[in-house]
Amino acid sequence: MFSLRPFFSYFLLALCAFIRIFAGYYYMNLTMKAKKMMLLLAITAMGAVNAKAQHEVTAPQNVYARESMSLNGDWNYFVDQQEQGYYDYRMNPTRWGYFLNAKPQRPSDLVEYDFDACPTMHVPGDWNTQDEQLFWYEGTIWLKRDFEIESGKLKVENSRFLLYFGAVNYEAIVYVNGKKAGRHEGGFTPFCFDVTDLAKEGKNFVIVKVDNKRHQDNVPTLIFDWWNYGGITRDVLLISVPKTYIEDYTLSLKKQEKTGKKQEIAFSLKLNRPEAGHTVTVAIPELKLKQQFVTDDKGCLSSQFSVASSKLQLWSPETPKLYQVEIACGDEVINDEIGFRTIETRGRQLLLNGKPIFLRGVCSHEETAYTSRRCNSAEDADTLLSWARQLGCNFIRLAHYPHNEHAVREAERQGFLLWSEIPVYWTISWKNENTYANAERQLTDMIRRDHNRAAIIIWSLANETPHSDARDQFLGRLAKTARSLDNTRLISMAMEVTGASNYVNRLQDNMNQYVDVVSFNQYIGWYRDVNDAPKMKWEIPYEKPVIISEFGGGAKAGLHGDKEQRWTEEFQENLYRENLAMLDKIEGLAGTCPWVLKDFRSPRRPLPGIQDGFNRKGLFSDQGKRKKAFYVLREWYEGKTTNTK
Ligand code: GCB
Repeated sequence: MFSLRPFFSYFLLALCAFIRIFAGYYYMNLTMKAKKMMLLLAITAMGAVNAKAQHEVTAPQNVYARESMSLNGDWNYFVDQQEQGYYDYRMNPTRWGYFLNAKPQRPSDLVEYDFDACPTMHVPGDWNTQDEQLFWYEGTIWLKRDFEIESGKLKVENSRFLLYFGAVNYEAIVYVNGKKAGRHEGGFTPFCFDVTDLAKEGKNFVIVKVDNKRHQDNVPTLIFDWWNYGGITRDVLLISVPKTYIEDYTLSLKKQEKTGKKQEIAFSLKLNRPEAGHTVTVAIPELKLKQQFVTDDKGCLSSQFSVASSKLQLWSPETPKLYQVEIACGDEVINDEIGFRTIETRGRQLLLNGKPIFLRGVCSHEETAYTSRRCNSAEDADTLLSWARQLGCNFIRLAHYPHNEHAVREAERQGFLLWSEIPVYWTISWKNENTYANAERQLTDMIRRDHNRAAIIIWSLANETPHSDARDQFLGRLAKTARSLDNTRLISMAMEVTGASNYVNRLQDNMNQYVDVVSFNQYIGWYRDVNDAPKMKWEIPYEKPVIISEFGGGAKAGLHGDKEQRWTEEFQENLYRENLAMLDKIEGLAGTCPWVLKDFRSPRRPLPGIQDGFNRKGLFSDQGKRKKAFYVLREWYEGKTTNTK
């Protein structure tokens, strides 16, 4: 584990300092060329130092199939409102930060913190619902967990240790044994550090500085209509991989012009290192299939194999068939469950496995039933999925950010088609290049984690974004990236209708050129008079399938009255009736996802006695009570069991 890299970096750092201090005096007299050379040297040196500080690696595909130790459980924590464990009193990052996990060595020593004397919270989990005092807290909290690497428990020889986080909201700075492993920004996607050089056999500790303060330039930005749950909200794993390991792989069914006797399955794989000549074996025992491939000099392979059509059972909501797949390379064996299906569009139709389908959807936040905290397990997902099932849904819009991997896999097992989205929501800083890079990274990480999930049919790039040239460029770039990463799925985004005069709703958004599916949110009956619904006409000048990605209105479960009286179940029920009748008139309607499955927490919803901090547009209350609108939607969906209407 001994490495010379730190010394090299410190040498370069010292060189930088030398250049700045001693050469500064002569700097003014240098030629332009010499100045440029010096700047380049300094930047290179700083880059090397940063590269050393960053142990970040791509999070490997299918982490749960890897040899790993869970670091979930109880973590000691304390609040650091002024970040004094990170910045000194001149606001410079301090070398003596809380990440050192210092203990007084002599009675006279001054150490003003002690992780071990602090309370614990459960990881994965949000802090807001684990400590009453943190319910509204937005800021920095430090969390620490001890762990032990027993010799032999994780193979030390020739292996690497990867520290994996399913998600931390929003910014995480991670330290292992007092040394920085790296930093990550973005609350809903996985990240990973190679900590081989930082961890050791025996006792270790990991400390994470988590900061969920909102900022205009973040993704999402300052304002959003859900709870800003902070913390290490998803699993933490210490993964043991061989030096050369399978970083990523893809198995997907190829589209066919005509159904023949054979179906082609595309297979690609990438090692973490550019090494040629590694033999990779893929087996699907149930199909009696076993094939070998060899990596090229980039450590990649891209190939395909055939399966008899009669043998291959396709994944669909009615038959969510998953095959056990085994991928082996050297000593490494990865097992996965993979479904095979195709998704495409034809004119205004959506075709699943070549046949038209109507998406009977509902939107859902990643917030638990009954307890209203951040979800992080298959069990958490299960109740929400069972409610969607009761509604007759075959499709869920995972709003407004990528949900945890357990939830996605559980939905897939249960046969739900999915829409997965990044939190490019409302008023993002469209002109900020760092904001773009952040959004693109979240998009890339979402696709990278879930590109083997047959359930996901749509990648969504944004929600209700205001029209402008800067936005068009931002989203246009994202669309191209999404397409280049995965051309087997459909792209969409939740847009808005414009130009409603004389009851004509016209969908005019430059983003239409990028999407495969035209989707928009509309709130007739809630943010606009419900009596307008029967008069509405729709102009959607695109030969693409149309999905209503949101509609709905609020009701407090148990509050009854006249259908004109806002917040009653009868108001919401009537709103649903009027909306469904109206939506039925949209030509080429390929699906709907009403807003929303269950009441969810939002600081934008303060009305006492009614909202009490919850967005009440749920078809279920936060306590799982069905509202009257539930039955209206269920009945409508019963008539949409097959195909388009
Ligand atoms: C929307 C947003 C969603 C909100 C919803 C509402 O258009 O996309 O995030 O929660 O409206 O309830 O107003």
